[in-house]
Amino acid sequence: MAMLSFERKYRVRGGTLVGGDLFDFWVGPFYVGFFGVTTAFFSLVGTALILWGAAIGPTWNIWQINIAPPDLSYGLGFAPLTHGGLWQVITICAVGAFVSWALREVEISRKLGIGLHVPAAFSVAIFAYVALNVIRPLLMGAWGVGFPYGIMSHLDWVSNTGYNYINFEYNPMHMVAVTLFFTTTLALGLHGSLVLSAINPAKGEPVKFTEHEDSFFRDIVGYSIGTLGIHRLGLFLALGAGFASAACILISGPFWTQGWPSWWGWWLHLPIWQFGGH
Ligand code: UQ1
Repeated sequence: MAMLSFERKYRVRGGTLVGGDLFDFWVGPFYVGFFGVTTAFFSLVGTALILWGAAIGPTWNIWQINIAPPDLSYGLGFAPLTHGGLWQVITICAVGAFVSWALREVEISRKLGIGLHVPAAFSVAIFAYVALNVIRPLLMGAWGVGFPYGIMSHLDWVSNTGYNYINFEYNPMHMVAVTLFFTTTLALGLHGSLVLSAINPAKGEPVKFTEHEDSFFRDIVGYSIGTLGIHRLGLFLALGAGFASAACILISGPFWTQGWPSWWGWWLHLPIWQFGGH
């Protein structure tokens, strides 16, 4: 990939978190750094283990390959490689690769002197994964509650876990998460279309900027959040969706073991209903 001429100017020394100058270099367009090396290591080992797991499994059908966590009876112990141990090591590799990638983002941000918003945002995605396959298993006392690595198998896990709580859509935090996901698409739909309407006009028409964008929203809803504000709103909505998703699965099991529909019984247990009866 060709390097744009201005990029060379930003290939500055420093900003590394560990290793000093040791890994402070680029390979082609890619910054390496200590965490580039650890990202590559964990990704390669993890991928190799997935391939090994597939090779000793019953199928090469891409939809059916499945690397399952250990049986619940193993609790939080280590399982033999062929009985969930592979899943455990692959999970370690996944967390190692994700965290390495986030720290490489931190090093690049420090180098450039920009904020840490990108690694902070990516950390929420990592948190959502860790909530499912590390924190919730720890809270419930078994790696076996984690989701399996496979296309159909992880969908089956979502379905089964949902039915374990009768109707997962009644989980109030799931409702918050879904609302934030939908609002995120609304915000990005509005933002993407608004920006293109102004700066990507038909051939021969003039490009227009912020004043026109603000005016459109003042005309239609009486308010414009502004060009910086829409990005703050977008980041808030997207990270909120990630946090609420992690929260909704973390409360399922560790803090609520019945079906989610019956959670709404809190309404019937209010003390006010005790008065006026016989
Ligand atoms: C907006 O007000 C705005 O500022 C000009 C944008 O920036 C380009 C936008 O993308 C959007 C979508 C809005 C409208 C948002 C609200 C919450 C009224």
